Amino acid sequence: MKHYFNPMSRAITTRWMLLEADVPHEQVFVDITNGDTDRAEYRAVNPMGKIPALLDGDVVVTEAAAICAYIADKFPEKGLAPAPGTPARGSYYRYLFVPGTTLEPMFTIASLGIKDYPARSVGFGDMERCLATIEAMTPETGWAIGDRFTAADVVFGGFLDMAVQFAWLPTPSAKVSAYVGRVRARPAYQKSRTSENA
Ligand SMILES: N[C@@H](CCC(=O)N[C@@H](CS)C(=O)NCC(=O)O)C(=O)O
Repeated sequence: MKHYFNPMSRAITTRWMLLEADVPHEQVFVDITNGDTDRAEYRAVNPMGKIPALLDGDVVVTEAAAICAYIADKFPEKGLAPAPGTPARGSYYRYLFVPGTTLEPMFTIASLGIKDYPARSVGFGDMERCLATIEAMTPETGWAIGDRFTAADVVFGGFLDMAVQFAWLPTPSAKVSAYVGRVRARPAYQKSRTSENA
């Protein structure tokens, strides 16, 4: 597997997922500051010109959450996803999708200072609803879908970790802070943040 990566990017999340699953992979460094993502060779992998991307044989997977879900499903023996068709899978999907489709667009709009937009038409609604969603979905104890850590925590927990780090969430609740603390204590998370990844 080839993992297109830069340590100063969202690829840090997929690197963490690969380490959680303990999957051997080749790290392909992509310099996002010098136009690597504009080159035809890379656009053939991801027409969006974004990292991360994963190449597994002929299979290309892009979008950080999709890569995390793909790895969890490809290696079921690692126990990083509930089985398809089980009730837990519904909740699991929610945690995988809500950061990228709803929360991140809201925080991006807010950081750009954009306030005048049709909140009832756009998929991310408004900040009040996004903050309420974060609060409601953050687990009091353990992990997103229960006692077992899954890819849902890499995606949702990784998003909250970033939101706290970049002060998108300037005053996280005690519950959110505690969950982010549990996420940051994961050995694979810590390994994904070491200089070995540079
Ligand atoms: N929706 C994408 C976003 C990926 C993304 O925005 N990547 C940034 C780095 S964090 C990037 O590749 N930027 C380089 C560019 O746009 O040329 C995902 O979740 O993977």
